Formats: sequence, C-alpha cells, structure tokens
Amino acid sequence: MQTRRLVAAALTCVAATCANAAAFTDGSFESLVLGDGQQRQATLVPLDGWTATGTVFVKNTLDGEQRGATDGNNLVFMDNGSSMTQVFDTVAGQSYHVRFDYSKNRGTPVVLIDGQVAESFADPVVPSMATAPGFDFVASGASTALTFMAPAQHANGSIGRLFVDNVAVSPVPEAPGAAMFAVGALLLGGLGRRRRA
Ligand SMILES: [Ca+2]
Repeated sequence: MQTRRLVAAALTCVAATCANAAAFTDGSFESLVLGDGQQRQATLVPLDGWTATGTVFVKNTLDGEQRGATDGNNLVFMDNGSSMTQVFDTVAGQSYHVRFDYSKNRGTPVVLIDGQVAESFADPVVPSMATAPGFDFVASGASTALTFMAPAQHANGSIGRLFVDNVAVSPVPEAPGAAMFAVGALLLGGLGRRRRA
C-alpha cells in the first residue's frame, strides 16, 4: 500500500515536471528586474520563455509613462515588424484562450499562432493600454508558437510600434463534453427514480 502510494506520488511528480518544462511562462514580462523607467533590448537581455527578433524592448514603466504596464512593472514594445515569440507545451486538439493588453501606433500589428494570423489590429491608433478581444485556438501539436508582431514602418517614416503586457494562455474547458456528461447524469438519475417508483 505504502509502495503504491509512493509510486503514485512519483508519477504525479514526473507528470508535473514534464508539464512545467515548457509551460507558458512570464506573460507579464517581469522576469527581468529593471529600475523605474529603465529599458533593455530584449534580444540582449532575454526574458524567460520569449525570443525577440529585431527591435524589441522590455521597459519598466514606473516612471509614469502614458502607456504603462497593466500587470507588474514591465511591458514590452516592438518596432517596425519586430516580434516576440514563445513556444510552449500544448495538447493536440485542445482549445486554448489567449488574452493580453496592448496599445499601438499607426499600422496593423498581428498576433500569430504557429505563423498564422490569429488576431490583427487595423487603425486607428490605440494611445493607451487596452485589453484586446483575445482569441481561441486549437493546438495542432505538442507545442505551439505564439508571436506578437509590430506594424511595419509607415510610408512617411514614422515608427510602427506595438506595446504588449499581461499575456495569458489558458485551456478552454471542453463545454460540449461537460454538457453531455451532465445530460447523461440527469438521464441516469431519472431512470433510477423511475425504477424505484
Ligand atoms: Ca508586466
């Protein structure tokens, strides 16, 4: 009995470790500790889980900036088609919801899942941080790549900039299955009562 319990505990531990190995992490960009108002290029000072391409900064906005972090102290901003990507564990066939806060200059930033556009934001400018509508996706494999990409540089030379903070990825409960289970339980309950009557 004792052995079985230990084995069960060990298996749970292994499963937890596996699940945490590349779980989605640091959606708030807080793994880099910065002083108030400081910023660092994310290609030089990487954030846990994220890979930056091009001109991406992680910035502590406790200096009272208009486009301030909506969770914790830091946000990221990226310019002219630059991007931030995180690859994390998923279960193939499972639905997930992505939520985040953002603001943007002119142009159309996009959010991609495995390189395909999942959400995009055409003009107008979003001058201060706002919660994005977010979106659901169905994982096609054991890992999924989530990418935020800044708008391209505008024709007049002005910077296409995207600010992001407070990113979260969560599994969407399988509502149809749960609903069918509830219906089944109700039917069985009804049968039981009828048999007793
Ligand atoms: Ca943050």
